[in-house]
Amino acid sequence: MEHKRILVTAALPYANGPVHIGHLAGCYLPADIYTRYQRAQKRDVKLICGTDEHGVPITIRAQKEGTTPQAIVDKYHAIISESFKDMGINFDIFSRTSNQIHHETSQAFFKKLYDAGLFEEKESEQFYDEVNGQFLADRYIQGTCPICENPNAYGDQCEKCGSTLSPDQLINPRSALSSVQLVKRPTKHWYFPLNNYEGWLKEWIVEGKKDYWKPNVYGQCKSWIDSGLNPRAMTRDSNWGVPVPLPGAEGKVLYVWFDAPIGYISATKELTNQWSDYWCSEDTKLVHFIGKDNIVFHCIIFPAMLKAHGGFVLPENVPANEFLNIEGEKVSTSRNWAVWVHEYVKDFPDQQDLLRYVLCANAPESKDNDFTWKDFQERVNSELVAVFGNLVNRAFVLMHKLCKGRVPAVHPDAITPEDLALIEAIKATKVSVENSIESYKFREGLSEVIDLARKGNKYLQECAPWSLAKTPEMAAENQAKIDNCINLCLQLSANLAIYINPFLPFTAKKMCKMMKVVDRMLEWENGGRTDLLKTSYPLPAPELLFRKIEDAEVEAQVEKLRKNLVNNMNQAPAPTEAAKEPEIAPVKPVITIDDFMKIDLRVGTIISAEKVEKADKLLKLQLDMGFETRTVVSGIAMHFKPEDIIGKQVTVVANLAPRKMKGIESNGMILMAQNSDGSLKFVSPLETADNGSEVR
Ligand code: B3M
Ligand code: ZN
Repeated sequence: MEHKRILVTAALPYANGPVHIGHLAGCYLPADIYTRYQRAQKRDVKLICGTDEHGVPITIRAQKEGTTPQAIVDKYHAIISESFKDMGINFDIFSRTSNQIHHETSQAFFKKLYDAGLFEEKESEQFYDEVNGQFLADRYIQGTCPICENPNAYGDQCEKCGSTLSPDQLINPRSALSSVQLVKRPTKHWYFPLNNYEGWLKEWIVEGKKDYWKPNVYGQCKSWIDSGLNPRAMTRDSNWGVPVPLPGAEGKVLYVWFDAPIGYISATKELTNQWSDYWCSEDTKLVHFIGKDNIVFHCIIFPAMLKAHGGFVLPENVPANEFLNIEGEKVSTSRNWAVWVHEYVKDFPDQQDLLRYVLCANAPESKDNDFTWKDFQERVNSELVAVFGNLVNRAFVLMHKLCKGRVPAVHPDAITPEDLALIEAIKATKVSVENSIESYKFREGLSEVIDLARKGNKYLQECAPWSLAKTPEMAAENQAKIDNCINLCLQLSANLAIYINPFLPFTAKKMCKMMKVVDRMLEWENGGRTDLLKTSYPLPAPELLFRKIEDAEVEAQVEKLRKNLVNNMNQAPAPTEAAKEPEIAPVKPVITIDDFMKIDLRVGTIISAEKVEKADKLLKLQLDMGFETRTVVSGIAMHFKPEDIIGKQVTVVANLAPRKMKGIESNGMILMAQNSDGSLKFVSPLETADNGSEVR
């Protein structure tokens, strides 16, 4: 059934730092492509977003920077908003949850549930900082880790051994704000009875969305529901957030994940007085674009809240993407292992569409994917420049060369089967791109457009109008075929502008200017037509749509990442990063002691280290093994400077079969511990041991 309206939301980014390309790939680019396509279809569509300005990460950042939470959110709301604008992410509104209208909307939402007696009020003992006169969230509590005795473990996690903790497990818990020992005090919170909606969620999602929502989304929801749902506290002790609208609730705010999704509603209210036509009508198709770490909140908790409140439309789809890694490592904002959008825009001015293209073509739609600068260069140069840009450029150049710089007429009697085949391909691509975008397969849709350009190049190569016009006599004789070929390539270019527009809006605009047509030509209904450009109409000489990416640019970006890493290596992770649950790899299958005894582990000392040519991640090490000197190639170049690790003792797998890496024979492997944020630590004896000594 065709919906009258489409309401698209994109996850509200926390206003505690800039956005990186993983954010774009995971959520904002797909949301923008989908919405631009719907606009081109002339449908009633709104794209809603804004900054998520409450929650512990923001107050920790403020404390870290010695400023106020308001100053933090003001700073990053502006930076994030500008980054999205620069990248052509075209929201209908980019609001913020510190706005008054949001406070009022989320308080009214909470009050309605409260007045309906839905919340369970529960009192519990929480850690209290008597100096600051406030209850502390887990991240504000420090103490000794019960597992590894790290004296500075946090209430939710130990950075040293990676254990997930709760404040009660810490030995001598103290305030991270004032370092005073903490006391426990009773405090009351309001719990949303998520368990009461288990039956409904089973029916709405487990039955209703099977084979309909993306497998990665459906799977996470099903396992969450199957594991049983519990009441969830929807208030917190804090002085930063939306105050709980109840008498006697001073010092308490709405839990950030209670108010943030309501931010979609308050932002729509800010955008239009007709907001309820979108939120309170079954005629609306609601689509949430998010990253996979927000699936539970958008598919289970927020829909249950909407259901409990009543009167709101529920999400029709939540096409969450997985994560984008950078150069083979997880993005880590605390270690500055990221490609920041505002830096990309500065380093590659007016080249936004190159990044939009690569992030869509390589999007983590069904599994985590990896962004490398080499792949960025490869895709730009061999797909955008060599296929799409090349076709459009040749059509224009040949028009000037063979058709006096004007769109040539069509000669029906000279139309060939190849002409007809290309005309069919232009029509078919319109349908296939529609189907791909409507099923949230943006990678697929984009590749359909590039394939059409590829077909155009092949057609041009076969038609070879330049050879039909080798001599003036030949040109005169073949002019009808030449005209038909060039006309069709120009009409194809016009269709490529229409189809590429949702993905690469800057390019589509450039093409309209080159073809001297109004933007209205980009309306989707014009796709498939081969009369878009008026014949005998003069067109200017073409400008290059894309430029090539040079090796030096790639090397500079990789070096920048490495330098960031080394500079940030010893800095404690920003609490915001650590505030997320660490992902600890599952233990491998059980082995026997005999299996283990086959491994010969020895202590060695690094006596030399050097980078490996054309291998950003590899270092060539010379190891003193006591009984010999060994060459080992190790993938630690992004983490350590060669000169910093000379003299380090390491644990070596001494009986590993030799293998060639970039032409160097590597004889063994050194052991490294990888933290959940991707950083590497040497596994070395605590005290100096003899080189060659056996590790048992
Ligand atoms: N602020 C983004 C995150 O978890 C979170 C999204 C809220 S959408 C309502 O990184
Ligand atoms: Zn620990």
